Amino acid sequence: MTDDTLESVLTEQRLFEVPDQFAKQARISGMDQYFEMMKHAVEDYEGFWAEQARAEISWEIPFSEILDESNPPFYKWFSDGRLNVSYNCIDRHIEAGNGQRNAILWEGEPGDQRSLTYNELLDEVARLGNALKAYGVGKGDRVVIYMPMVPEAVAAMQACARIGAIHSVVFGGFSAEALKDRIEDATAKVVISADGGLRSGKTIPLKANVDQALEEGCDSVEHVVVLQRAENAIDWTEGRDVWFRDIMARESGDCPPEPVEAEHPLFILYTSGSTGKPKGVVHSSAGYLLGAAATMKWVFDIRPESDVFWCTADVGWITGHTYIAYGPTAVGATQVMYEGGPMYPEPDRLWAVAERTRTTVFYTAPTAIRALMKQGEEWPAKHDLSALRLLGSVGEPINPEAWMWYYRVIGGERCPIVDTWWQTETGAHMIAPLPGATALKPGSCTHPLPGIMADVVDEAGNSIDRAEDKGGLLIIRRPWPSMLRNVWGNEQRFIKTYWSYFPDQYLYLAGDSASRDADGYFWILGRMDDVINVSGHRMGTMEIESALVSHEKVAEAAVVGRPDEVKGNAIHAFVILKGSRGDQDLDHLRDDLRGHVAEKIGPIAKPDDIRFADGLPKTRSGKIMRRLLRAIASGEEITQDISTLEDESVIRQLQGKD
Ligand code: 7RM
Repeated sequence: MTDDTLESVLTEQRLFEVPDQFAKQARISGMDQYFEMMKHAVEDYEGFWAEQARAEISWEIPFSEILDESNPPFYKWFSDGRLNVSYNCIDRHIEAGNGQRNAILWEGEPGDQRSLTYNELLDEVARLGNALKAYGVGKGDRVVIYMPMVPEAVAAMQACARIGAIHSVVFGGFSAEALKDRIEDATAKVVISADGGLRSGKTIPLKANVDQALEEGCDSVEHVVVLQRAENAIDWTEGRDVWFRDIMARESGDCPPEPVEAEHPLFILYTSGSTGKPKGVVHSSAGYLLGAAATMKWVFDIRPESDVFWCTADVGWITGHTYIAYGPTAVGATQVMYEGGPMYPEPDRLWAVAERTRTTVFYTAPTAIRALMKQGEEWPAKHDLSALRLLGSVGEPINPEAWMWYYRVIGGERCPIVDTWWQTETGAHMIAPLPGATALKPGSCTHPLPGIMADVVDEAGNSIDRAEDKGGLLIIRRPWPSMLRNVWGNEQRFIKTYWSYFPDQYLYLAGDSASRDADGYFWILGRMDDVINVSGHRMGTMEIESALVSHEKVAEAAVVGRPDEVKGNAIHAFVILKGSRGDQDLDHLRDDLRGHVAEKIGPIAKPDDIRFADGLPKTRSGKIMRRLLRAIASGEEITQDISTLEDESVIRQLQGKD
């Protein structure tokens, strides 16, 4: 957090009241209703959540236990209940007579279209579930999904849920090596992938990456299911590889949902943290589903019979899990799914899709808004966006300028904007406006949702008084249903990362700093660890450093974020070479290193800038001075005390002056 950010958020005065029209028909209309819900949660925390869980979930066996806190921080919710998540997301809507409703309105990048009703989605999910069972996948087994943005990706996730298998979706932009790490950590039995993915006019060689990952290890994998999508030539391993389409033709569409315990893991999703290796965040079945369903109603105010919801995230991220694969289906809504790049072939692609599908609720990231804003108002102006009634933002703080553009140009000054703060770990929205109740301030995610005990505290865990004009640590005081349950295979890391900051108290540490203004509005200031937010993607700087150091010519590397107008943060690397800098073709090496990082992690992790020097600024105790590096990377004047530096001449080199 910089003092500038803090100052600008605390001086933001604009307030946008709920439009009357919106309030009138909203599920939660007015702050009174919010306060009432919050009061209920404060007075009877378990009773509040039990009520939600009974309302939102169809149970195979109802629960009688609500929250089990006997072994913190390993909390359990509704643990004697049983349910099936895919039943809740599909079958129950069909049983209620809505099988003909569209579940997914899909558009491929080349313009091909496909829509699936809930009946059709069930058929696909059931056949795939049966195929997985035929390959020996049972309850608790892991399946890695490495697919483009196609309806089959959602079907694959739901198929796992249907048979009690645990999926781990790996974002298609990750490299073969990153994929391999994740397959091995999860010891997956089956990988579901595609011949290729189409994005911004390019073909991503998904199957080739799977082949490469399996060549180097991944002994647990017995089968690779391949969807034909990109007409991409691929290699084939007889006996291991199988076409998605062949399975669909062969298997029956009757696959009874397997009821599982409320706490049964639904999925693992890898996310970056402060140390080198990404961690596998484990989510539960019931608690997670509850978070997804409740927030679809509270925050997105979804009316399944009339709304068309569109979340532009990729299913490889938590946003695509909760607000594509599970949330919209849990409430029986119709959603739009788009495969390709937002600017392809032209910068009005998203608006064209929104117009065609009559999208009513649209959810995207500030980085996309900023990029689209740069293209000019003429692009959205070509399209009729009058069906829109609500807009959402996620992934990073939204700067007031982008907020205002989104509000005025996309929302026609009639749509509230829900700025939703949450994380892979939280499973669902945590701090966000209720659009029919909350007056908005551009850049603030406003108030914690009902039943979420978020707070801003000092180093000792004491609440920082509102309007004290200073930032603190964002924490959640009480366990909540959709919270992560563990780090896959690494309890110690779970405890250490999230629950060990405050001695003798179990407070969930989000890793963000935040402040609250005099009206009690929350403002997220940024990460307090070595995680940076690049185009809404969470990247660990240490992860990129390890990738750089694994290059034969690199002795040491430090990576920091540098503010970027569009991406939020650009990746800035400082690299110390083995041997002398003078002997190298540095421009060539720069390209080489960028390619190397893309190979180790994925193109999204490629450094935007690389600067070479003879050393890194360190304190006498040997710590890299990251704050100083951040200042250098953003070209700021250096105000830090550098008297403890071993060698001050490296500063000039790092600034690119020597
Ligand atoms: C959903 C998601 C989590 C991190 C989180 C924050 C940042 C997310 C907002 C935000 C300010 C927001 N999951 N973040 N949403 N910061 N305002 N509305 O992004 O696990 O990938 O990232 O993203 O730093 O800790 S994530």
